[in-house]
Amino acid sequence: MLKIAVQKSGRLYEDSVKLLKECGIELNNGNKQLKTTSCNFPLEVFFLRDDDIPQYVFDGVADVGIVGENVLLEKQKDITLVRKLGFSKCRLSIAVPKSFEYNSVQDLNNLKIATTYSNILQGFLTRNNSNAEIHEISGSVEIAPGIGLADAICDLVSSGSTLFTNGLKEVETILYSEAVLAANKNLSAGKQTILDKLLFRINAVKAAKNNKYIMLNAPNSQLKNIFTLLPGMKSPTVVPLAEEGWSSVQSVVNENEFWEVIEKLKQFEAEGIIVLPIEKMIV
Ligand code: PRT
Ligand code: ZN
Repeated sequence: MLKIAVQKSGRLYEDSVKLLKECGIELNNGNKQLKTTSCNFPLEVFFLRDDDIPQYVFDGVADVGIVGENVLLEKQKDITLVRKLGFSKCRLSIAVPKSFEYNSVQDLNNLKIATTYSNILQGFLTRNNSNAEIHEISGSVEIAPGIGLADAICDLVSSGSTLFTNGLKEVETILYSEAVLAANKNLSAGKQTILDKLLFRINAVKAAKNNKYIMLNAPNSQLKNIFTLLPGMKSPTVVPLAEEGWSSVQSVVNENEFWEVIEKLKQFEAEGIIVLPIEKMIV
């Protein structure tokens, strides 16, 4: 049985549980309980505060955990980042009042910076030879300059609207963060096998999300050109059409290159292009 810690409620909760579900792992209870067991995968799920997850994984109370990379780095526990998960993306940034004339990191010298991320911030200040002072607080960091508690802040930003409504502007980005799967360094062979199975499923789910299935018709004279655009997983599937000289091509295309590839396909006389989502993809 592998024990996984996920956030009890908050920004990570929904996507963490959704990922397990997409991996085909059914959970017996909701998050009302402290823990639950899957009925179809050897997994026990602990619902915890995100800040506590690195410690629990380090202690071995949980074997693995889903947590923001920002929390993982701040807590400085000796655990392994196994895989980035691609959700709950944000950045850890330094922000100053809008009226502050900011040109470079040197402008932070002698300032007092409020944050809940003092370890990560200290690392940044040391790397940049800054003597700024860190004022550690436990929440509502964005109001610190407004009430005279600090000159600047270091906090998580996603849309930027919290900074905007508090009259602040982002001047340095220290870290880009997303949810990650982290693991205890001393997993037994049995637990490692279950983790590998879980990772295999996560990879299939993520690969599917990053790719689309594409079907199109093209004249045989253009097939070679089209294959250069659609290499597929091994190579594209080609089926002759009833109309002489034409084929149907089926392949996968990466989400990021999607529109560019479509434009070029049209130049190679592709028609009847159909694009479908992929549910799972084992590469
Ligand atoms: O109760 P518990 O301790 O478990 O939860 P929490 O309140 O400490 O954490 P939670 O649920 O707020 O965030 C969990 C994780 O989500 C963080 O550790 C990050 O990895 C990630 N995440 C992604 C964020 C944000 N985006 C985010 N925008 N965490 C916090 N924020 C806050 C930020 O602190 C600021 O107050 O949202 C505000 C800024 O948002 P914008 O959109 O206005 O820029
Ligand atoms: Zn927290």
